[in-house]
Amino acid sequence: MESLSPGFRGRRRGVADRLPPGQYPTEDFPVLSAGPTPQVATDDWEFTLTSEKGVAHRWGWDAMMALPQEEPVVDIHCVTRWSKFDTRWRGVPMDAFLEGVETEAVHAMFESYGGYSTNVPLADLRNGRAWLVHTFDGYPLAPEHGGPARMLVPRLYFWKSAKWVRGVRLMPDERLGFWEQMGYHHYGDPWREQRVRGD
Ligand SMILES: Nc1nc2c(c(=O)[nH]1)N[C@H]1C(S)=C(S)[C@@H](COP(=O)(O)O)O[C@H]1N2
Ligand SMILES: [Mo]
Repeated sequence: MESLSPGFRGRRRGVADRLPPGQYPTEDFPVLSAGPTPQVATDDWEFTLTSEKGVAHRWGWDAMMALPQEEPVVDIHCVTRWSKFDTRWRGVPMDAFLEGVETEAVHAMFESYGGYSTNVPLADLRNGRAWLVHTFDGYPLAPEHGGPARMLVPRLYFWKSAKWVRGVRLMPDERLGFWEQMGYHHYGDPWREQRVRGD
């Protein structure tokens, strides 16, 4: 499967080459949440993609599970400096949600149950670069890690991977999410060490 290739290539490189500048590797899976963990039952769960013209596309849990599923194996990098190699997920590539959606948007804003938000350029959500995931290491995603479903955007710092995701808004212009408004970098590429605005 195409989505396995980044992790596969990764395992063939030395650990040092896989560690972005200023990061350290860990086997742990720390929990980083800006607020309390929202409890969202899969029966009530919905994911809404809203185009820049305000057209809403909605998927309930079963409809989301009926979309094509992939199993990305990727390294994740938190801006607090931990990196975790070869994390194994299962979920729906963003391409599947975007298919057939008419848009000229350039940016996107993820919104979460509980109120978190984070902005990502639309190009970083296409071509197997981002997934809505519901399974980690073979088990349903734990609530503290964003269950029932979260985003996975592994090319960017992990704050860009919204937990408890409820929707994404497509936008012509860049707007800033929760941490980005607080001074974090608007893009957040770990390989260019874009931690805070100005990096
Ligand atoms: N909804 C929501 N998503 C979020 C956060 C949050 O506080 N709320 N924290 C972000 C940050 S800073 C990181 S590093 C990762 C942490 O994910 P984890 O708790 O599963 O390690 O989630 C990101 N997504
Ligand atoms: Mo983070």
